Amino acid sequence: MDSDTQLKVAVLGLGYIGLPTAAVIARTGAMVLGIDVSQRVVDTVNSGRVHIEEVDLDGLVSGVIARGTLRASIQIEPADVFVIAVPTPFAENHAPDIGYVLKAATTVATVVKPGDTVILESTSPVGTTEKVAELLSQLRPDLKIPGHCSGTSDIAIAYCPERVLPGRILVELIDNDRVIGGVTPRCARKALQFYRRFVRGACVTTSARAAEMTKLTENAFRDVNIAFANELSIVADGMGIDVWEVIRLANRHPRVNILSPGPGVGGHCIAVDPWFLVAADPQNTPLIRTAREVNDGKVAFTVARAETLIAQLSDAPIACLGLAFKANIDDFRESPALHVAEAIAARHGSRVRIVEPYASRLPAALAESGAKLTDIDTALETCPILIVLVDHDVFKSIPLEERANKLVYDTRGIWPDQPSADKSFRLRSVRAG
Ligand code: SAJ
Repeated sequence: MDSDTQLKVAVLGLGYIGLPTAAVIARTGAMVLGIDVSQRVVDTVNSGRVHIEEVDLDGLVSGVIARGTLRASIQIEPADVFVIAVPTPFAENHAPDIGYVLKAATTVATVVKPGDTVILESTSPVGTTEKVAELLSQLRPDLKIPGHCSGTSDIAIAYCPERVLPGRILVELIDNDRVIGGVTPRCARKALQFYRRFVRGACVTTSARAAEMTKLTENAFRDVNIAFANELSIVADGMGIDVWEVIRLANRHPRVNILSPGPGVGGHCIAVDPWFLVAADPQNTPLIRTAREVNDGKVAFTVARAETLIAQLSDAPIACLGLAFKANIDDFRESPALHVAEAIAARHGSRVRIVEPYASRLPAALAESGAKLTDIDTALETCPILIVLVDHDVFKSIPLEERANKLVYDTRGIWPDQPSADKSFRLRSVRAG
């Protein structure tokens, strides 16, 4: 690298993490090449548009494409820094699948040269970065690979997990602290220089293995705490108590901070990553496993509770509010709201109206059931049964007078002013009309 501004960066994977990361780095003046296996994604990005919904991402991408600091390709090119941001799904038995990471590393191996830095950002089981190093040492015997050579290595290899929250990605990419784990301490220092270009939060260095476990720990922590809230909601429901009120009251204790119950836990991170810890040590992870099971089980509970409400007004149209895995995003992956809506639609077909401002058409299973996509105003005019599955802002802002006479199952607790007889936890006392 001659000067800092000429830094060349290749980002492998232009998904929810890779594209915002590539765009933020391009904004610093570095020349960024985004690589994706999908020609459609590459064409979309090169035309200055985005294929995912994320606050302010469209403006940023069109800006850096116009400026010429970001471009996309399906073909890798030489670079100074390689950032791997590809999916790490799990297989049927919850065992992690690092196939995409190894494929990306194989691609990097075709162009990596002395002085380069290779950074893995994908959430990965402990030991994955070392596997990347091992693979590179096999594919590039001409290079001194960290962990596989004596003396100073030719390239640096590090793990730095992304930690951003969908909906706040561009803010959190800059402001969040980063944990940077090197295969060796020198690798961590090299990766640190790169992150300092665009991260305002603290950058803390450690080993690759500790950084990998840190990432899994963060998401398992959240999953366990949401499971606690979901379990409470089921217990409170059985006792006819308002769980939201109990949580509000308990959280007035200075050392209690209970999260929010809901119809389950979705997305591609919290519902997935804890399994990587369970798979690594099944004997010693009963709490993490149980939390996953409690959160997954909340979907069936929600469907059953919805059915007790639906049964009170036979033949009336039912509105399911929301399909996304959480509020104000267009991401339906692993969405509990989607699973609940599908189960209700499978049973009640054309009675079901789906309101999802972030969808332009229904997913296939829902469309086939006879359910119809509709807007919130039509749903409020025509449906006496409302099942709130996602806490989108547009739903939160519906005033009481537009829903006071409805049968409501509010799985997200967005309408604390709803007459209590209409609430999920007092379904037994609900009266039609
Ligand atoms: N949820 C609840 N109750 C809550 C909070 C969340 O039911 O109190 C549900 C949401 O509705 C959603 C699911 O949990 O279905 C996950 O949502 P989330 O907002 O907790 O997390 P994600 O999946 O959007 O992002 C998480 C974040 N991790 C943590 O907060 C520890 C983010 O910082 C990570 O970068 C991201 O996972 C990731 O990529 O790993």
